[in-house]
Parts: sequence; structure tokens; C-alpha cells
Amino acid sequence: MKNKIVLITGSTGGIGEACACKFASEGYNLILNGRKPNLLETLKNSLTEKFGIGVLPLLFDVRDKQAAKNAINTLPKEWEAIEILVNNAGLVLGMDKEFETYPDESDIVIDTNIKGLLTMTQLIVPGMIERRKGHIINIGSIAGEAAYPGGSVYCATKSAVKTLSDGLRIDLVDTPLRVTHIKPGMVETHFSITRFRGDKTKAGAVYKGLQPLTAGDIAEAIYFAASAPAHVQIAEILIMPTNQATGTIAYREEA
Ligand code: 8X3
Repeated sequence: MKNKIVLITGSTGGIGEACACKFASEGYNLILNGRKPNLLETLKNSLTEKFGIGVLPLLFDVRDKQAAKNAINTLPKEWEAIEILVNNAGLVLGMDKEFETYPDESDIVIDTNIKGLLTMTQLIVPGMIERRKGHIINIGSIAGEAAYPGGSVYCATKSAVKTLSDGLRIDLVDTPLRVTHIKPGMVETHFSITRFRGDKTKAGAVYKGLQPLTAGDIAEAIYFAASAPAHVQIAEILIMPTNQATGTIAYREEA
């Protein structure tokens, strides 16, 4: 295939979708992973029509190891040479104290944010090493820097994303492959609506009185890292709204 190939997990919304649009606008062919067939199809149609690039939708949940394995191991030949893996699929459910979290919800968050990311890395990195070309971009969070109230499990998963990124960078130090860890602060997407189990009022309050980042802001940072010259490895980017200082400190204007 003429153009470079990027695989994005969790590509049908938020940062994943913004990334798909950014890479498509730069002429990349896209392998788009997601769990919602209709959204994948709509995204595929709009990006192929707008940018004339190739799009291969891959329908599976990153928590499902076997499905991920089947999808990656049966890629059409022309889609095998993935150059960039954006490990974006991730979520948070609830703002409960660690000892009060619903075990089913914690499992979903841990299985997606940590195990799903690791599954994709394990499936795709060996091919990158063989081809001596590749860039793994893991979407972490400012939440991985320090725990905050009601964020214990989520913060732990994002802390794990930092460690997995650092570990992978160490393991690939003798190769041309690069590893980037992106740590967004407050970004207004469906993220908080999911966190508050569909309560849009509670979700909206998270961004009240300040201008949050957009998914597009994060996609720009990701593309910056991806488009750096081959000898430049952007290891980490911590990116926040101007009025956010840490995971727990933000300035909000009174209404
Ligand atoms: C999202 C950032 O601060 O809502 O990862 O946890 S935060």
C-alpha cells in the first residue's frame, strides 16, 4: 500500500475519532477499531469520501483477546505493515471510593485500559520489529500522575499505562521503534458522560467555568509526536487546559 498505515483503537468517538480525522487529513490509511459497527461504517464512509484514503474497520472489543488476535492475524496482506499503533481505547466508570467500586465496573476499566492496551501491543509490536519501523502511541492521562478522590481504579490504570510505555521504550531501545505516552488533562468528550453513567448534568459540571481541551487538541499533539523526524522520540506529552494545573487543581470562573 502506498500510504502509511495507522491503527487506532476505540476510534469511533472522542480522541480516537479526532485522531482518525487528523491522520486521514494527512493522507494515512486507517485501520479503525471499535465496538459499534454502525459508527465504524459511518466514520469509514465519511473519511474515505473526504480524504480519499483507505479505511479498514476492525470490529472487536480490546478486552476480547481472542477476537483481537483473530482480527490482527487475518489482516489482508496489504494492511499488515502497520506503522503507528494508537492505543486509545479506554474509559472510566463511576467516581466511587476504592472500597466501594462495583467490581464489574472495575473489571471493565482494568481490562480495557491495561489488558486491552497490552494485548494490542503484543499483537502488533513484533511485526514492527521485523519491519524495523513503528511507533506506539499510548493514551494515558494526567490521572496517572497521582490519585484523586473517586479516581482510584482509573488513576491506577493510567499509572499502569505510564509504566507499560516506559517499559516498552526500554525493551525497544535497540530498535528504530518509538514509544510515546500522551497524558491529557480535562478533555470534553463522551468520557465524563460515561464516567457518570449517562448523567449529562454531572458530566457538564466537570468542565464548568473553564475552557476544556477538545479531542482535536489531543489529536494535534499525537500527530506532532508521530510526524517528528525518525531520530526524535517524543517520550511523553502532558497536556492540560490553561486553567488546569494538576489532576485536582483548576481555576474556574464564577457564572
Ligand atoms: C481524563 C482526565 O482528570 O478527568 O483522563 O481524570 S481526568
